[in-house]
Amino acid sequence: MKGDIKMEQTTLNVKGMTCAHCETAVRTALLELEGVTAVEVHLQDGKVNVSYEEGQVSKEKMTEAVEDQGYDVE
Ligand SMILES: [Cu+2]
Repeated sequence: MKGDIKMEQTTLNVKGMTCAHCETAVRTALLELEGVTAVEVHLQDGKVNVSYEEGQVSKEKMTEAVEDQGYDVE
């Protein structure tokens, strides 16, 4: 039986997103990671809110996924 899944949230500061295409690329890359359940991109201030299952994915993995798309994570 699966235990209770605890949800966590984190915010990534992403540099270089300028348009809807960037937003989609970042959101899609993060949602492809196992454990990530929701992604909210705020283009103007470069903030990306990520909801994920505790212990299923690390901030390092999220950072890697975003950087693979060509954006910098602070
Ligand atoms: Cu763009």
